[in-house]
Amino acid sequence: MKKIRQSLLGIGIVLSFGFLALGTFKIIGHMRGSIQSNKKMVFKLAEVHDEDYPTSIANQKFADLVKEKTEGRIQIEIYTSGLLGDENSVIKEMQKGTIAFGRLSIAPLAEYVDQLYVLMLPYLYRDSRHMWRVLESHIGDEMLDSLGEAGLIGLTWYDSGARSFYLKEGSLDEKGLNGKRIRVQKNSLMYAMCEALGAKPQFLPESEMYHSMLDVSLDGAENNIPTYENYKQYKVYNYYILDEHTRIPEVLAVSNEVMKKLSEKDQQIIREAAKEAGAYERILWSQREEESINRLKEKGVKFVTISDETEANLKKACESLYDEFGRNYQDIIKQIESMKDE
Ligand code: BDP
Repeated sequence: MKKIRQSLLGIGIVLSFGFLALGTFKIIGHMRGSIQSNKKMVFKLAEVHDEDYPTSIANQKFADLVKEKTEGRIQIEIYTSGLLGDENSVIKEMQKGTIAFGRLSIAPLAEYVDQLYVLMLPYLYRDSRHMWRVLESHIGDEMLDSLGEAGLIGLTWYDSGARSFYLKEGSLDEKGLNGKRIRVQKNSLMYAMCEALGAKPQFLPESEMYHSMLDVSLDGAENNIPTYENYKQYKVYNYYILDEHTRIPEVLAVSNEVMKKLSEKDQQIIREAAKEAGAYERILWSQREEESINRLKEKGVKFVTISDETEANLKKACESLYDEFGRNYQDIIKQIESMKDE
């Protein structure tokens, strides 16, 4: 244990020097006003998930493509497993330009750009296809552009499946979430949704969930299946309720501070590489969802379906959120609801 701690300390020191070096590079960039196009550049990309998670693999593809297309001039170093902090602090660093790229859930971003709440309203999409129709339409493009309000540029969408509740035991059929302490992302809509469903929401970074669930009396949380597996939530919350209350798309984004200093050509390379990585992630995602379900079943996780009546009750309880969080965007909501399958 001591050895592990010592080597972690070693890694920490090396990384800190690395950050200092990157920081220095940035200052030079600032002083010159713009980054010269023949200069070698190294940027950081923040990811909270582990290396083998679909978004991480797609991030790597993005970095490889950028490196290849710039003949090694632009290198993107990926920091997985939350090494650069949770998503809320990553957003702040990206606004300053100290972290260039981030793979982010739109949940923390919606706290800066309120139209993003629309895309995560409970029970908005019929299924994954419906969500992708929306993301690939002008609505998706406008939403990516809206990240400008937070000082970021949305490059592409990543899939993140459907989120459901998971509990230490039981289902939602009998007593619903009545009085249960449920972990939620730092997002007002998710907080309000849990309250509307009778739960007591608790803000907590996902990375702290595993430790917290051992000493804080949480009754459960909600997330997609691969994250539930990745963070080993099943070790305490063995009942995964397939209520699929929301889909929260994710983005690969770049700091505006960084992007504006790049040449037009490099910006174009970054945009194209991100689109390719986004399409790749979508494929990886559906494979991973299936694999996770199989592995979790083997580990004894109980996947619980809910009755039609319970689903209707959950939907009804969430109706008021459409006014509260979508008040200024009723026309977009209507467009999304009326999008038909091809
Ligand atoms: C996961 C997302 C990640 C979020 C996490 C959470 O991929 O970006 O941070 O949920 O709930 O599904 O905090």
